[in-house]
Amino acid sequence: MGNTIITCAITGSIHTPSMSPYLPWKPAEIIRQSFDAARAGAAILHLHARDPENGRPSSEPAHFMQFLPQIAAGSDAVINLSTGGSAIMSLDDRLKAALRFCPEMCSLNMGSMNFALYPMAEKTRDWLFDWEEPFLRGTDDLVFKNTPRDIAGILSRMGQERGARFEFECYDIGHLYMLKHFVERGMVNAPIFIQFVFGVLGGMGPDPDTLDHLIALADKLFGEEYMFSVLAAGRHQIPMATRAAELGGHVRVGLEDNLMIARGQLARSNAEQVLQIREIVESMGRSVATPNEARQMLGLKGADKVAIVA
Ligand code: KMH
Ligand code: ZN
Repeated sequence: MGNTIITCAITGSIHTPSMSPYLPWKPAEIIRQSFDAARAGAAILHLHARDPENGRPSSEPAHFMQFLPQIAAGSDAVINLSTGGSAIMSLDDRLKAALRFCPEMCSLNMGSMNFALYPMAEKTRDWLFDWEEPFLRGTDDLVFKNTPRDIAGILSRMGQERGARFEFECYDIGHLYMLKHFVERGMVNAPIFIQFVFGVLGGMGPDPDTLDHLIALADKLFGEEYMFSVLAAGRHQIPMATRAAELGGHVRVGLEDNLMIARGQLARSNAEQVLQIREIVESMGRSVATPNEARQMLGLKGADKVAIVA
């Protein structure tokens, strides 16, 4: 088994500012937490933007510009930009930042699906901003659109034209078959980095037996040509990541998908979660990958070939 790649997803578009004072959404906080997460052992930083006025998920390159150049200049971590953005955004908007900044990696969601966040609106909260509650409640009638045409477009515009490689986000067994379809079309090649996503309402639940099954299936479909990582939303994040590491996989943590560090206890930073999974990985006798090791394992183009300049 090689070293374990830790991805840290810093802010995302699932949680809202009222849910945790530690969720970074102001640029300075996104920068600080990204540096700390990288120092703690994250080789890859998976990044979304937020409106600096109110924390609302944003697709505006101008908002990315308020933190991305500083992160790229101050850390050697691999920058992975989301092309999922938020399910409420159009695909054109979701792609704006990735097309402009040409990162080494970007996410690619492998199927259309429900992406239901509305149960989070049930908890009584003092909402900081008026967009938060309607945003969450509206997800009971929202499709996260990732059609084969959308996927093909991202593969060619980001992959073939800009040399990015992908974090293939697979929320369901069918998404593996979609990935295989694009391998057969010659649009995806090794090394394929699959992110198995658990715990989003609309995708697979966080069940270790399902992970075993996914690995067996991915072995059949992709043989030696793939590696996998696991992210699980909410309190299953660390248990499922631990299982992934035991099985030779990579791991993703971060406040994008989970705000807690223990039962009933908010994580005070992304770095806290990185350190927690790092200790677990190292207790198994494995080492965490440096950014350059991750680059080599994933066949990335290199930080000198991105277009992230202030
Ligand atoms: N938050 C994950 C469950 C993306 O950015 O493209 C999904 C995600 C998708 O990270
Ligand atoms: Zn994301």
